[in-house]
Amino acid sequence: MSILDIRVLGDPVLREDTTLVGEITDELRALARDMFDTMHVAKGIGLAAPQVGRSERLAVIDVEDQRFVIINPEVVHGEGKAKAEEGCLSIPDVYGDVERPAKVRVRATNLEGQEFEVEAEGLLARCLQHEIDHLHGKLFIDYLSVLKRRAALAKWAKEKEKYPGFIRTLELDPTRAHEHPDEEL
Ligand code: K1U
Ligand code: ZN
Repeated sequence: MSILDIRVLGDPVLREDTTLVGEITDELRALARDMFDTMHVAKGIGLAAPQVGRSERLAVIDVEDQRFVIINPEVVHGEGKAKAEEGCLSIPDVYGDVERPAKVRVRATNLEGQEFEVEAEGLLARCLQHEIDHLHGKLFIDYLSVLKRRAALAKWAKEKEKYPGFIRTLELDPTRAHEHPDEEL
């Protein structure tokens, strides 16, 4: 089990398109496990492969205990509109209101290689769309108005000083260190 470093805004990997996953290997299963652990330590509800420096089209999601590994996901239907605040583990402490389809149907493959569909609304719908965007180099700040984007980037200009090399190393909560005995404190 490993807690992975998270790449932050400025790292080119966050702007690259990902590569379709072919064979589902043990290495990919280990990556998904590490991504779940990393997302939980970061207190996120989703995490996409580019955020940990990888180019596979894969993301993990845990919204209100609904957990998914989505491989090669696609939004096959969207309807309505909903606006809500979003954050991003790759742009810490920057937030903005994003309008997206309120309901979506997403088709993806799971770690067993089976295709499945999930219909979602509310936070799960938002998170699915946020993660699928990551897999195509798109970030929530891209949806903001010019003025709000400018304000978000001004905030990030200060925040990014905390992340040399565009790398965010997560700190383990020392009271929960027994859950990750291999990690250095
Ligand atoms: O991909 C990521 O950067 C993870 C991101 C996903 C996300 C957040 C908000 C709306 C849609 C998708 C996060 O998990 S940031 C953490 C966060 O904002 C949050 C945590 C718990 C509940 C709600 C939001
Ligand atoms: Zn994000």
